[in-house]
Amino acid sequence: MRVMRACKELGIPTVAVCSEADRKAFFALYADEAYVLGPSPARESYLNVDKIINVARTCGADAIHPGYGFLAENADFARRCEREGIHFIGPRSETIEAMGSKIKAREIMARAGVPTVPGTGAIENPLEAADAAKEIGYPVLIKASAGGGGIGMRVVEDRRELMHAIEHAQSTAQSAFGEPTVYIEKYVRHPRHIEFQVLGDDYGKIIHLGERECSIQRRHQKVIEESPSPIMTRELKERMAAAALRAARAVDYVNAGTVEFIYSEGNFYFLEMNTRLQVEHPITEVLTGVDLVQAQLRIAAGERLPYRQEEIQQHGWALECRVCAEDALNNFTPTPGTIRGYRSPGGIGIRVDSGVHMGYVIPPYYDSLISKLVIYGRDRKEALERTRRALFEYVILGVVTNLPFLKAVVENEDFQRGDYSTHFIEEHPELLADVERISKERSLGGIFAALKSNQAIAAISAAVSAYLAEENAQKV
Ligand code: MV4
Repeated sequence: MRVMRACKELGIPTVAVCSEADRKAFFALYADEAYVLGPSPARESYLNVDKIINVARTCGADAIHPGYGFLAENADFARRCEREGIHFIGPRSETIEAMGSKIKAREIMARAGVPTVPGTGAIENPLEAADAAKEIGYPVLIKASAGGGGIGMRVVEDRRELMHAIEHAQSTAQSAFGEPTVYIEKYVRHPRHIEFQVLGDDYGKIIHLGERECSIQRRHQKVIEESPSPIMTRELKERMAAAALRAARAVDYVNAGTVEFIYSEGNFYFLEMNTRLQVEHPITEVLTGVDLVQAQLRIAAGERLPYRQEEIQQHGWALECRVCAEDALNNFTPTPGTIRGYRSPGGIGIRVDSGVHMGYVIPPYYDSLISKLVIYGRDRKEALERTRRALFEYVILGVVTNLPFLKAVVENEDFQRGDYSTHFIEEHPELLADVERISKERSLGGIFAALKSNQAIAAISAAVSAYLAEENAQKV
């Protein structure tokens, strides 16, 4: 939906690909044409390169936007597009490949003068690991070179533990990524996750669009992001932005990308470069006024970046709440099913990016994200007030959502003070008691549900579903 909205504004016709499960999804209807790739499991549809290229050939597509997941950071897919003469809307395949190897990315960045965490290259055996860790100092973190997003990481406190952990990490990496290479970094306790948005064009121009703080996460899934970071100062921002630009220049970066840092006690270190547009990009759009997808499309078409660095300014404060079909009180398990009632918030400072509606069936196969609630205010206080108000207004009936959990986080005093790290959620188990209380409190959702209008709502939702199904049946 996000990509097609930008296309529509530019007058670019769109073709959607979907799985059997998404045949009736709204995005398939919104597109000018839609093709079913295959069965619901992503392997047989959204991750099947041959099938996607086939559709692109059939419909004569000039370009493919890979979205934020699935094949968005797959170098083989980008290379295949390049070979087929289809513009891949993203960086060059070599860039994706280089940044996909976390060891290589570290080397490139260290050489370019970007601060990296003290650490190693590829570790072959436990003894080599022990020597390196002694040098670095415990605790250390074992990471998979082909990993990223936190998969396959292991904190190690001493030599004895390390000797066991290395071989285990290698075999875990082999089974998860088909590649056993691991490396070691100094473990930074209680870091904050701060990332910088960058854009580069084909003519060597690279700019940044400020930072996003993404520390409020659970098991490496981001929950709430904000910009600016509450800890940002003018001086820190200058240093981090310079490092982000240096990182992007080191790989002659083209298109939209994110340079990810961890921050702790006044220091920051490069972690990874994400070679795609990210889910949380709207908070940057809200603060800068730049349509990042439109920028991606223009860059891929060979246009020059139309902005100078000095023209990019961040005004005010933005937050993004990821609204998901999951049950916080049941270990955050996904709650796929039919949305029976839906009313999204609105009013000043609110943007809701979503592709759902009444009667929408959330399939069990993919991510549980329902919508992104993006809030703007002149300052953090105003943005937080609007966030509370918008979360109160949001009504989603039929599936359990994390709306009460989002409310609990936003009401938390440490969060309100901006006093948090990547460990915030695990260190605030009382959030779950808050969720129980909030779930019982008066809310618009509760009022809707209690109105005995459930039957009417279900009837409307069934009518909407039937209408969309019929429309889609004629074109997909
Ligand atoms: C770290 C770290 C502490 N020290 N590296 C997790 C995701 C991946 N991008 C790297 N991650 C981390 N790397 C060192 N040397 C802590 C994390 C980390 C983290 C980073 C960003 C956002 C959330 C996180 C949650 C747990 C751990």
